Amino acid sequence: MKLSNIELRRIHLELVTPFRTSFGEQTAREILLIGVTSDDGTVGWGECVAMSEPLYSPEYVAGVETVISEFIAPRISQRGDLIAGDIAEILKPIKGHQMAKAAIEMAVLDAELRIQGINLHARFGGSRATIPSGVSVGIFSSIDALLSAVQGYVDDGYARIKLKIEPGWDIEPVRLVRELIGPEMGLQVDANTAYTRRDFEHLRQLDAYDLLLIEQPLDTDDLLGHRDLAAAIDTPVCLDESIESFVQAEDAIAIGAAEIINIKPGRVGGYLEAVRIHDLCVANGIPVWCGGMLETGIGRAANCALAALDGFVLPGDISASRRFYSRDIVLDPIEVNSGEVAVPSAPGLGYDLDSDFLESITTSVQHLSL
Ligand code: NPG
Repeated sequence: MKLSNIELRRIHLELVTPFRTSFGEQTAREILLIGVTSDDGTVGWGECVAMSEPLYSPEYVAGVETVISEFIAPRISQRGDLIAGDIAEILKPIKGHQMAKAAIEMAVLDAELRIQGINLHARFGGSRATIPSGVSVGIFSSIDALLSAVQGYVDDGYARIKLKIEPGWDIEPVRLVRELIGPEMGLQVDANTAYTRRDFEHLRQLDAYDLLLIEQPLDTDDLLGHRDLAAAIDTPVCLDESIESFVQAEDAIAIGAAEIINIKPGRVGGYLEAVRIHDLCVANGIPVWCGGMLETGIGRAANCALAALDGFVLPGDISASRRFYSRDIVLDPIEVNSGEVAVPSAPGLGYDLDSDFLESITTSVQHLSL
């Protein structure tokens, strides 16, 4: 297809409850949506997972807008005819900016699949129609508030709990949550780089709570530290922030720094690279699961298709839309039933936009003619 237009649309969505991680507290989400229009008039959407500030990774919303309008759009325009599978190669000269690249590829993929009348799930070839749903629980100001939130998610039927941790909010909350949910339910922790190589003894205490994994305890760059930690504790070490490409995944696996990988398509430059990393992990016996970035129904639909692949053996952060948003921008938001979410099957990424609501929460729109 040939694209005639790229739309950069910023929206503002309030969170139903504040979400605190070791890198900050969010009460709302500024999200950049990328709309592409093909020459036959088909529209596809991509959702960029960059945050407003560069606190999770170097990318941020305003920066992504600049990169797309100044560097990505001109290259796509110059290329002319393309398919989603060409995007990574076309954009290779641009260093980094995985989230910007992923969002464009996602929009083209959506348009392409809509034209073909097939769904992303079918394109990826995952065998499952439903996938287990995990929920990510932020840092609270009190243990009581944490335990009551966790109990609510258990009542909602989630298949596993992920607790955000940081120094000062780790061993005791984990102990009490394990006590609350019992020995059977899946429990894991996510530090978002909050610890250092001096914390191994401290983190070893988590071994007592039968965790599925500890996610990204050390700095993004600290592969050797993660390797050493993996050797020092029993809890499996999972990488998130450290893996931004197939090659980084290969390296981390090769040196023993990644016993498990959280695959986030936005972080690795797109869904197609995410599938390649999945295949690499399967070939190396590394379990994977699909992470979340507080996506709307667009990103959640696509994440479901990815997580339906066989190598995704652990529940992902694909919770119900209403865990974060009182109203979604899609008409058929993801819901959790008996701990599972249904993988969408409609053409494209598998959602229908709630256009009126989308309009009402739009804060800016920029059209790039190609
Ligand atoms: O369920 O969408 C979700 C959120 C899961 O905790 C979650 N995401 O570090 O994995 C993370 C974290 C995150 C959210 C990171 C937003 C960056 C931005």
